[in-house]
Amino acid sequence: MTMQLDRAALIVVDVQNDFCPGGALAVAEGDAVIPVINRLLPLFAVRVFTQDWHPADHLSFADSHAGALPFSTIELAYGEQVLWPAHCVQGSQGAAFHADLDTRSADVIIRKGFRREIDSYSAFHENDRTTPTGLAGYLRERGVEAVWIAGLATDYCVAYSALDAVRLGLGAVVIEDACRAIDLDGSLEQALTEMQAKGVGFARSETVTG
Ligand code: VGL
Ligand code: ZN
Repeated sequence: MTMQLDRAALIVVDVQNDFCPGGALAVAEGDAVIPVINRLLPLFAVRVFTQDWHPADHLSFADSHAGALPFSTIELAYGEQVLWPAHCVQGSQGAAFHADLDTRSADVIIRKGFRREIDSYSAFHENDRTTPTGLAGYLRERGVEAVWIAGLATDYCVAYSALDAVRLGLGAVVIEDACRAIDLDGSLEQALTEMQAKGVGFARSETVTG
């Protein structure tokens, strides 16, 4: 049975070298999502990719704060921020999409996290939760009513994108086997609980691909 996906977008989140095995912020089995995503792409009317895209001195990098360790947290103007190892630096090989990902099928690529002072997990808003990426307007003009979300990482950029989608009045479904998590100090459990509470749906890719 095929799904009714003519008003649905697939959002492919951050399937970049730095989030795959061997990368600067590698997600366990991050590259395992690629064949699943490649199978899903042709089935959606609208195909959005996101690309984490940081300047080399980005404030989310531990290196940008004297003495700070990766995976510690600090307070920034908009609240708590995890400090990451430097990753997805603009123009670097780590910021490039994984070579096996079918990027030819992208309708639009949303870059995020390019302002030094603000991190951006969500495809819709930066971490201050107000600065827009422009994706909401793009999807509205394309007539999209629901987004299906795949990619990396389940507990950060995927979860933030799904929660923002619901807040914007869109349907949101996380495709579980097309995502992998960082899972820092229970962050996966926390993200799943919050997504469930806010009405994000969960499905396996076979629901779409049959
Ligand atoms: C991400 C941490 C930092 C993600 C991006 O794609 O989930 N996580 N930057
Ligand atoms: Zn990042």
